[in-house]
Amino acid sequence: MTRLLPLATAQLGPIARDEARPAVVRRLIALLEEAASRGAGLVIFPELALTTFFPRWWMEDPAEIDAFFETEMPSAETRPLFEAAARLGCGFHLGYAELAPDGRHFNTAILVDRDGRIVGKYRKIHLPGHADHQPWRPFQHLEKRYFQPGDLGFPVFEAFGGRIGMLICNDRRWPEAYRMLALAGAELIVLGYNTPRHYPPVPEHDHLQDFHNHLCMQAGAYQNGCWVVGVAKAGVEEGCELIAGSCVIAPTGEIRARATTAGDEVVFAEIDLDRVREIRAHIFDFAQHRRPETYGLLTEAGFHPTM
Ligand code: ING
Repeated sequence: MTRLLPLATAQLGPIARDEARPAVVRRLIALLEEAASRGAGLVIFPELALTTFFPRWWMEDPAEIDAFFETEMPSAETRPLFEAAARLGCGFHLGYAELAPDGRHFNTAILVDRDGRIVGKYRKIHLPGHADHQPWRPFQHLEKRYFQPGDLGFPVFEAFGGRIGMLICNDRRWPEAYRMLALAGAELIVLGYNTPRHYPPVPEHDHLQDFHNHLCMQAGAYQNGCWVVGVAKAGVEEGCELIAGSCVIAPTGEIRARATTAGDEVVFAEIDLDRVREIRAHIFDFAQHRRPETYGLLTEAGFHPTM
C-alpha cells in the first residue's frame, strides 16, 4: 500500500521588522505558487512566518507588541494566501503570532487544506527563553513574556490523506511532544522554527545548532515512526543569524530532502505516508513494546533524582 503526499518545505529568509504584512504575504504566495507548480499539495511555512522574530527585543508598549500579532485568521492582509491555496489546490502550514479574542497571546500554527479552509490549529507548548529583561544578552529571547503556553494539547488532524500533527520550534527538542502526537496516531509532523545560531547562555554550543536541529527531528521521526518536516525562517534577520536546514525526514530518521540556502527556498518531496508502518508495526510497535506502567516519572511535575 502506498499513500503518496507531494509536499514542499517553504523556507523563508529574513523578515525585516518594518516589512509590511502584504509584502510578506506576497513572498509566501510566490513560494506557494512555485511549490504547486512542482506538484505539491501541501506547503510548510516556518514559525512566526508573517513577521520578524520580535521576541528578540524587550518591548513595553502593548500596542507595539500587539502589532506583531494577528487578531483574525485569515485577515484582509492574509486572505490572498488562502485564496491562492484554493486557486492552486495546494494547502499549507503557517506559523504566526495569535492574539485571541479573549486577549491571550499564543505562538500558533494552522493547517489549511487544499480548498483554503483551516482544518487544524496548534499553540506552542514549550516556550523557551525568559520573561524578564536580560540586557547582558546581545539579543533577548522573550517568548515567555510575549506568549502564553499553548492550551490545545497535541492534536492530530485528518487531512491530506493522512493524520497530521504540528509542533513549533522548541517543541521539537522535547521527545514527549513527538510521542504525544504519535500515540494519537500522527503519521506526519510538520513544524516551523526560528533558531538563532548564538545561544547566549551556552555560546560554546553555537557551532552545534545545525547538528542539534537535525538530531532532535531525526530522533523524533525514527523513535515515533513519523515523517517530520521542519522549516526555518533563516538568515541574518535584524542582525541576528537564524539557522537554516529546512528538511523532510523519513520515519527511518533519514533526511529525505533539505534546503541548501539560508533564504526563501522551496524543496519538493513526494512522501509515502504508509512508510510509517516499517517502524510503527515493528521496532516501535507501541502496543507490543511500550511499557507505560513503568514511565510514571514522565508525567510528574517535579524532578526526582534518585542518587
Ligand atoms: N527558538 C529556539 C529553538 O528552540 C533555542 C530557542 C535556540 C533553544 C537555541 C536552544 C538553542 O530552536 C525557538 N523559537 O524556540
